[in-house]
Amino acid sequence: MQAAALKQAVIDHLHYSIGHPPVAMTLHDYYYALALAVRDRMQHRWLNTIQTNFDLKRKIVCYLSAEFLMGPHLGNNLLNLGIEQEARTALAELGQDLDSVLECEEEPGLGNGGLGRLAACYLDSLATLQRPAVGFGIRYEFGIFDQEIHDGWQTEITDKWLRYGNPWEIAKPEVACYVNWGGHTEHYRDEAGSDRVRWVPYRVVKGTAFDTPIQGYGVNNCNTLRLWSAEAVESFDFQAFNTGDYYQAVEDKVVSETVTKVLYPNDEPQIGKHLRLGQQYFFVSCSLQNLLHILELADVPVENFAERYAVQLNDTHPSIGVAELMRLLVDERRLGWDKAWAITVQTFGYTNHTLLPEALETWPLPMFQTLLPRHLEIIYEINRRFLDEVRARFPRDEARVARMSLIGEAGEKCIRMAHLAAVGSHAINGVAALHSDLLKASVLKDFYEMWPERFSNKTNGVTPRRFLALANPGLRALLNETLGGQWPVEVGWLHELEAKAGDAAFRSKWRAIKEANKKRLADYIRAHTDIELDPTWLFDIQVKRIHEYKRQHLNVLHIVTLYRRLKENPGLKIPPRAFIFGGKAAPGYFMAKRIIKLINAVAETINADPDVNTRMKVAFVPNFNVQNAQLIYPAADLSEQISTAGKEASGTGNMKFMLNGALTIGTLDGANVEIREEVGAENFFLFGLTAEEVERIKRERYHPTDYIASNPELRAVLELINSGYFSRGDAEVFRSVVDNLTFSDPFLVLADYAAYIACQEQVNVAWQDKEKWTRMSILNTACSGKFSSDRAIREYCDEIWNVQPVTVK
Ligand code: CJB
Repeated sequence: MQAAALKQAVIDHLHYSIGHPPVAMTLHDYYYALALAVRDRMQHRWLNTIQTNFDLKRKIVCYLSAEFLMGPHLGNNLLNLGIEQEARTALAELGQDLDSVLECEEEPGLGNGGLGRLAACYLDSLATLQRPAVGFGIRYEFGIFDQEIHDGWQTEITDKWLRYGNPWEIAKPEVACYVNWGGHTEHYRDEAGSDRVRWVPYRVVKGTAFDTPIQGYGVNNCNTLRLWSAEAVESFDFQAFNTGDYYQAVEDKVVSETVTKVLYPNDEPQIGKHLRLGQQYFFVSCSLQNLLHILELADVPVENFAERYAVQLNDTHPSIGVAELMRLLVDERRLGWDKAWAITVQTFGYTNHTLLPEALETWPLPMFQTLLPRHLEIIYEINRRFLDEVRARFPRDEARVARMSLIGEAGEKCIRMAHLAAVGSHAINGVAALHSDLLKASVLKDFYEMWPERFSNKTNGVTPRRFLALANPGLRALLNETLGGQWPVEVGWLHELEAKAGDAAFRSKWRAIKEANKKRLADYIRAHTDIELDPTWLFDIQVKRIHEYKRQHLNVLHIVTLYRRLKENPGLKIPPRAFIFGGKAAPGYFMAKRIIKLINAVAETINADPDVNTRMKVAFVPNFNVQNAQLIYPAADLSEQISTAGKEASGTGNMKFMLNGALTIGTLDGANVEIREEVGAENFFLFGLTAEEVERIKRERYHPTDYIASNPELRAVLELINSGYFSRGDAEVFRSVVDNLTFSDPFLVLADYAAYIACQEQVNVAWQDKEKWTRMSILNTACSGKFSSDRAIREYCDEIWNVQPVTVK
């Protein structure tokens, strides 16, 4: 029945919405028509959700994030609506194949990596757990670049994701906000004799809303992702136009539209660009103005703001919101400072996602003042009052006052956004147990000493809907058959698999599914790289952004070590492995781009060498994104989580691999610690220095050359790379990588090398016992329930946001 109705809806949309005659119809048209038909099926749920939330006047989660890495919507919406089979049938009757149609979707890549994808998983869980929530962000016209590999090097291609339209968004031109920019402030006395401030901007940018419905799994709740797009207030400056200055007239339009033009492709290091601060302020101001407007519509007094909204800051990117809410409440709503401040602190929560010093956001004071003169005054006032508090709590400790100030004064003066977020939030959290502990002991230590009650841990999670049910249909079917159909929302059921690990017939089914997934990935890799991989080999995978701290180069050192061993000892008995990499490098990150080139150079040499290529191969999957991630995670036997301990705040790829039954080789970093706790030390390949040892070694001065001197194999590996052996005789191209490891090695690659190689030998031993390996694989999935984003979101709702479920009819 549903299938017939869906088929008719597709036919209608092909005709009325797309309007191509049959002769011009493309596969993409079928995608677009099905997407519209599916969106229609979410529409009444979406409107009901909004109306219900409005009528019940319940508290709403507002998740502010500069990134939402949503991935393709169609497959996910079919799954969450429970109409995947119907869609398959409907399309089949129209002579089309659902899987081919799904591949047509251009994914909205409005994020860089973990942080943006976490926001997307959280939206899925919020809707599924029936919590009223809106995600607020930026509708970048160009998302994260598409990566192509040419001669082993990354090249960046503009991501024109809106090129063929976006069937999922609903433009709301009437939901418009005006955002000030630059200029100066004027202090004046109002009618009642109170001192007030007026901001006279240099420019006003208009923001309009584009909404995407976010359907929960198996429920009627359908939340909203609201992304803001910038435009000029007037398309043309008519005054300038009339006086004949055409270029001046269009300038304002161009400048305004630039604000939401492109996502900055830097993952962790912040880039201190004026436009980036402009983007942050733009979307935060639109969002907070919108919240105030809705409150007004609902006839709720502004004093009740914090009872109605829990606003979460996804890292410091939206932290200007603290000053902006103060401005809106004090300057525009004329609340007293103390009242406004109480509301602000009660409203905001702040999640920290990294301890890397180069990622901590600060803005040079002159730049900040040029763009946001009024906010600078407000921050000075917040700081004055805050430092008074610090002095009262810790008398005669001016060093502490300087450390905690919102203004950094060492060198060029700057605004410290993490401090602003911490002062303006009633709750502060890290994203894995170890990370939250380190946060309290390092970056926010003083703040922890001042307000210990504000701090907590919320270990990250990932949605089992997209990353298991959707990505791994083979395993989904087996889990449905074994556990019943509730496991995607009741992941506790996965523990039932522990008993199944001892069942040989079950293990054999498990293996067959994994092998089919590996074949699916091998087909994809062949189509995109011409590299042929054998699905019976061990698939050893590292996919994530390329970063020195994530240590893809440590993985390469292992590969080259094996290569040398095989060359020197052709009879060496080792199980065959496919080493698979994927990930983008920030376009300006020199070392990360060299590492990509190194991986590809090593791959080229090894894959072409008949002495070794029956036992090892290397592939770099170009353009790692959410769509191909869904093929990659389910195909992994071994998950590489090898960051320097203390550097990876949590990791979420580690969880996606585990969910799909991969075993982890990893350091005691981020959420690896908790993964190992859940699955048991005997089912996890642990190696490497601890965070404490890393800190100690660095304190006592680290000498990478000592490790080279005492390890001839390591020395030979580095020399081979340096010799030009993998680069057609070019001994220059990897010199910077080898020199960096030899003379600096900031992430202790060489210090962990020997332990990593030894641990990989343990992997080989374990892999040779197929039954044992399968048992361990099953146990990984069985114990992965903790890493569902549903668990994480329940914790946020219960312990930070105080937001309850709402049933939508
Ligand atoms: N993270 O992706 C980013 N971008 C940043 O700017 C800072 C941190 C990552 O966030 C993830 C989600 O919390 C973490 O799992 C990951 O460790 C962290 O690097």
